Amino acid sequence: MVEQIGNLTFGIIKPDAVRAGKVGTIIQRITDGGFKLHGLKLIHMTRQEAEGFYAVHRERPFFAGLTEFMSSGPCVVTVLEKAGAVKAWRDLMGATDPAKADAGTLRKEFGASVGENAVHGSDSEENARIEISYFFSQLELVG
Ligand code: DAT
Ligand code: MG
Repeated sequence: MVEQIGNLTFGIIKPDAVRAGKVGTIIQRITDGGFKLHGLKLIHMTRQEAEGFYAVHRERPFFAGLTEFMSSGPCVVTVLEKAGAVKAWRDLMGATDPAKADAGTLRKEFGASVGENAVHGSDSEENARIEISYFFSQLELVG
């Protein structure tokens, strides 16, 4: 897996999109976008788990709202494979603020606000590796 890491990224279908019944549609968009699913599961993060995941943002004013939202319901965590996966997945997601996201992106279509923006994606190969291992054991990743 180590040699494939450049082709892997980590994604989350966030609680707002799960609540809205968009899991199936978003997974379809992911596979239509040429990504292969490497890992996939439904989880419900505790507040503490959300705080650990977003620890890099702990000094930001939106940290409390962000971790409350991310622990407010189930979400789907994914490991996605594609050439240049980190950028390709962020391109499909769109800008952090759905109002500024390009047409055709997931955040434009499914995000309600900068705080509740439907999906997460790693911002670098190094963070993808860290985020994948935060949620997935080696046994839960395929091929
Ligand atoms: P991204 O998710 O596009 O990588 P980020 O890493 O800057 O964006 O922020 C992580 C999440 O924090 C983001 O998806 C939603 C939330 N967030 C960021 N900026 C925010 C803001 N100004 N107000 C409220 N929530 C914000
Ligand atoms: Mg980020």
